[in-house]
Amino acid sequence: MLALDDSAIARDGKILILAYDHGLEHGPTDFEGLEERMDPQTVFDVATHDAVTSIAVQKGIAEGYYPSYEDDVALVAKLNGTSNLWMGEPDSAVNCSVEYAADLGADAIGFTLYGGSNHEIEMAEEFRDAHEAAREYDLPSVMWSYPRGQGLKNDTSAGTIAYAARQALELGADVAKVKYPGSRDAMEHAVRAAGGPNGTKVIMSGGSKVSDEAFLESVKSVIDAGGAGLAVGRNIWQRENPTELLDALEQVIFEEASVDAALD
Ligand code: FBP
Repeated sequence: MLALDDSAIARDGKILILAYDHGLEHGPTDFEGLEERMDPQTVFDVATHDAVTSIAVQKGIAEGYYPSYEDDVALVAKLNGTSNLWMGEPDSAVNCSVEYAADLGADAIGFTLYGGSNHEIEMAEEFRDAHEAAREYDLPSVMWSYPRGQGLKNDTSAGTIAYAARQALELGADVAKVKYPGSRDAMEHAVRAAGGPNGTKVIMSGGSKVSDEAFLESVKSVIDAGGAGLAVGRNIWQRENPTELLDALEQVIFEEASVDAALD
């Protein structure tokens, strides 16, 4: 496990990844209502906020836009991804090599694993190759650990999310990005399953847009449970003014403020 506390993608051991791979994963539908976010530059601008410790994008977006921002924001290069047009069993094509990601200036690699999918074996083998190549470059790996597939579609039960966190630890990921299991207790279980304080850092995946208060409450419960933070997309850049929520998140994640204090 790499010590991430002083790494480029963490601040005081805490993590806020601004995720922006949705154009591939969900398609342009995620930009409806705020079409300016179709332009990656608008989201890279958001990523320069102090609360954001890195931005996660696919290769094409990194190639086109990261060169202008490399002094201001760390890069998590997402190495695999699938479009919503794919109708088969959950799977994710490897779109970028670790070597190429390093050339692009990546500070970490991002990789999706769909535990429980009929393609889990191949995906785990692809992750092995990516993880071991990333170690050669001292790049941490962030696993989007999303159990899904036959009988498991978007299962966020405590047991499933703890298993997702454990899978990330066992396979060598430095950070496990998991769906929010619904409560602080369930998140504590996931953090323990990931090995505890010296294990894989567990972060929450943002999900679809909710109110400021509901979102901050879930982030607060992740931090209180010993989680390291979050990776968030739509709850930030689908907002007209992402700065306000990022200001509040900065207080909750890095200053241990209450939700009420952060909203004041
Ligand atoms: P959100 O905060 O918008 O949920 O983004 C997190 C994320 O993991 C993205 O990186 C990814 O594009 C998307 O969610 C995948 O969501 P889904 O569960 O629909 O596959």
